[in-house]
Amino acid sequence: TPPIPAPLAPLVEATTAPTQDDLKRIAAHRAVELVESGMVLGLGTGSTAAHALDRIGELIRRGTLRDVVGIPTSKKTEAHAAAVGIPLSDLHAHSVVDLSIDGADEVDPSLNLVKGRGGSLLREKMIEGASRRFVVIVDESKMVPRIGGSGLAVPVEVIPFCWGHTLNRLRSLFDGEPGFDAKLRRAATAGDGGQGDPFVTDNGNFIVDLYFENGIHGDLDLISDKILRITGVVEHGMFLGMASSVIIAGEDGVTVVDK
Ligand code: ABF
Repeated sequence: TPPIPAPLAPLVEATTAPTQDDLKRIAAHRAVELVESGMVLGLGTGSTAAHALDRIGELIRRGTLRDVVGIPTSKKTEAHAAAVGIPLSDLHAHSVVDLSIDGADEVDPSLNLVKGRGGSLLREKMIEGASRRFVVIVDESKMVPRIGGSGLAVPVEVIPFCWGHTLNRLRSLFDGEPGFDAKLRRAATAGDGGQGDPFVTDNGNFIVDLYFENGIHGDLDLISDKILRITGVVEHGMFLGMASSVIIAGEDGVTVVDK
């Protein structure tokens, strides 16, 4: 006889105020309600998406979801999905994805996103761009009036060859922007004073982080084109017009914004 599945974990302890991680889990679980048996899923990366992986795995083990396959957006997600029992596939086998669920670093009122502070932006953009529906899951702290404005970086994946040249070309694109800076992302190594080895993506590339003082001003599509036209740039972390819906979990409840 098969083992009796454990009961589903409660979303939040009823008596305590939700933590940021609770909010991430609430948004993730809401998104997983959209998953149906037989679907091809894009599996996101990051701490919010990790809750979705856990939930999908739980529903597969309970027999509630059958015949789903997941296409992971990073090596980390691949390992996590395998560990929770989600069957894996790729874009070779499934060039159209039914539903992708992933987190974001920033979301503006038009549902433009910044992603890739975890370094997985290229695979995320490939898989989420191949999706019929792309659902973004965030806690309310990710909502911003203008992307690039929260003081965190807008990442750009570049090839390692002559990365300093590519960084300088990115810098010259934003010449004159007050407070603008571009920096090579370094691997997090304690005590290296920020001068350690470059951070290397799952694709063997480097990341240049762009910092804007007050967010990115101007026509975002035009700015995207200019960045992508620099030889040596592979992709950037602005996801423009790609999200179908954003599920926002806040202290006052869940809000779903559709495109
Ligand atoms: C992925 O994870 C990335 O695109 C984004 O950078 C990050 C968000 O992480 P978290 O959910 O941990 O805040 O979605």
